[in-house]
Amino acid sequence: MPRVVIIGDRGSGKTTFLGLLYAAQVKSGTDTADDFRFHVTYESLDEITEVFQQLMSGSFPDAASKEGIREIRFHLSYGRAGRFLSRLRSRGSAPGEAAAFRFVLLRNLEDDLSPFRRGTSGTNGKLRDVLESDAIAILVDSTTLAVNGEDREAGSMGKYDTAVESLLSTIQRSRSRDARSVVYPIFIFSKFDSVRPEALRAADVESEPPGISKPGPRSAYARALLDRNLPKTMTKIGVHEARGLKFAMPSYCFSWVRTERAAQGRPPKVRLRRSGAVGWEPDYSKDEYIALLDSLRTIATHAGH
Ligand SMILES: Nc1nc2c(ncn2[C@@H]2O[C@H](COP(=O)(O)OP(=O)(O)OP(=O)(O)O)[C@@H](O)[C@H]2O)c(=O)[nH]1
Ligand SMILES: [Mg+2]
Repeated sequence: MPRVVIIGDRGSGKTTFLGLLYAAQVKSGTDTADDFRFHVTYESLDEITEVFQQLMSGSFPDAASKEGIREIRFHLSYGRAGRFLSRLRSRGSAPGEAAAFRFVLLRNLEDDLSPFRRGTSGTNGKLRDVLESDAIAILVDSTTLAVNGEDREAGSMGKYDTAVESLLSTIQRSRSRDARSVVYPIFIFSKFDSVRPEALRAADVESEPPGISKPGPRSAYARALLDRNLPKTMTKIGVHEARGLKFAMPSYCFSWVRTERAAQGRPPKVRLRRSGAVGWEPDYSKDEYIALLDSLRTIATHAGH
């Protein structure tokens, strides 16, 4: 089962991300010609449905449900009809195939990884999950993207960059003898609706990323932001070691949710929009999530589990 480790600072949007990933699949399973089927395994169901229901009723996940999710497993099946068919055929794999994923959440890089850094990790299950992961979803809180060099070094982004780089190095070291090992980096720009315009100007990019149908300009856009804000991490994944683990070409996802302006002292509300004939859904970057699901499918194929 492919393992995806999700890393991000406290409050960076990890739970919201999982809730939206779930929403994208639930919706695409019913709206369109069964491109996806999404099943959450029993152990994960309560937590994720609670997060999902909160989003569907216009709230961000509350603190109680935030605490709950540490790990979530789900199955993705790709239907026989629809846009994936031709691609599946060209890869020679059977349509209608399913992939099970395990998402492991690291809520706090410092706390979760310090036992490992001290060399006392031993058989800690979570750390083993991290070290053996197939993909790493790196949340980048767009509201903390830097507007200048000083801001970058003094702000939380610099610390995060160091922590992520060190995590990647640790994974690489632990798998240095495994020549066929590949890790897929996935960068999730969370809260992109609230990115500071100056942070985009500082990276010399437009106010909106190119759409998913333009993979070239889109990755150039993401790279411009990342090279500036996570330079150590980007150098790490760009260096191809002669032997041992390799980092694949990264995927990018720009995640946003439209919010209603909050009344004073109240948390922001998620804006809803009509979906289908009768339903509602959060007003979020659904295309981005559908594209992300597509890259997960690719990862599952290549991870060979
Ligand atoms: N505007 C906007 N705000 C967001 C978005 N995603 C998350 N937020 C805000 O960020 C807060 C934290 O989001 P969570 O998804 O709970 O973050 P988390 O990383 O799971 O937090 P912890 O589990 O506490 O580490 C939410 O309560 C929202 O206020 C987004 O896409 N847009
Ligand atoms: Mg959370």
